[in-house]
Amino acid sequence: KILVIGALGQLGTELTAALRKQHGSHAVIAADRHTQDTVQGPYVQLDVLNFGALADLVRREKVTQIYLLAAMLSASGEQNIHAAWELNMQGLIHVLKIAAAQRLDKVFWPSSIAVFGPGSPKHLCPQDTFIQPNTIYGISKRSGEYWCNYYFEKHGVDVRSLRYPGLISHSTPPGGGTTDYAVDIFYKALDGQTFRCFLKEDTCLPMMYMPDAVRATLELMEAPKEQVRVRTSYNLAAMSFSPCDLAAAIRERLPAFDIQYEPDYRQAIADSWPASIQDASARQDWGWKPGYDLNAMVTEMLQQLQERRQTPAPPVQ
Ligand code: VAH
Repeated sequence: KILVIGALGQLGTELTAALRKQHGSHAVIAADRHTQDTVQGPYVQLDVLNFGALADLVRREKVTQIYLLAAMLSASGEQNIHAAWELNMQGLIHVLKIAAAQRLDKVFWPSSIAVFGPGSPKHLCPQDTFIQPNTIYGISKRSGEYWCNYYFEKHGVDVRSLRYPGLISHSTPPGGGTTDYAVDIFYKALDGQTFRCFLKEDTCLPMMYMPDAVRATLELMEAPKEQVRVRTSYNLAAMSFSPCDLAAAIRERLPAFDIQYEPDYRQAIADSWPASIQDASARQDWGWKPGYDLNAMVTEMLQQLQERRQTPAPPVQ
């Protein structure tokens, strides 16, 4: 059975659905710390920081794979540095310990382009380069990469990881990320509201539409073990854009869309990250190839959100 921890989050929601489509609903247990409300299919309320409860669940349900998606993202992490470190690090250490002790087949754990800091190359930032994150979220993700590599080398745990760019999806509302302006903007555009963007208009960041991120995850997890050469975490790229690029693409469909730029503390986080990523290792090792560019994403995001809201928003042109 597959256990998805953090199944109610932005990535967890989508990966749970994709894994259930691939393996059948009964084969995938969704777990999160919230009480069950909206989730169909097997669900358990679980705090990944409760080692005993997690170890018992894995044993009782005969779990063979864990996807650990519970984490506090960059912006909220800077507001709660100790809680972010505790959740992001201790959660991973619990999962790795259990994966070794109960000999799980595979583990997936998400890293992020947030591992790169101001000293890393700004453009086409490579897989191996100077890495010195200056957010607690980035520090926890870089540290987690070392833990994954250690457990692979010392304990033979087949743990695999991707350095996701900012992820954009329509299934869950924005959740504390610095790139989440690129999710919230769609809701405001369809509400006909002026969007107050917390980043400067020319802040170019690596981004990816969620269907690409889900496919990359499944392709990595299905790759033959010997092809997975990188056991810290793979750079992964699809596109890069700035708030004004995204606003222009939305305005092509919704001409009345209005945006104001009001940078806040998240600007410094965004400025510390690369503007674009080079993902040659992912392409060479397991054949990564992105599918969505900015236009394809904007078209689909607006259509999906409009369908869900059934609001008579101005027609998407
Ligand atoms: C964040 N969405 O903003 C996440 C991601 C690269 C950004 O790690 O924190």
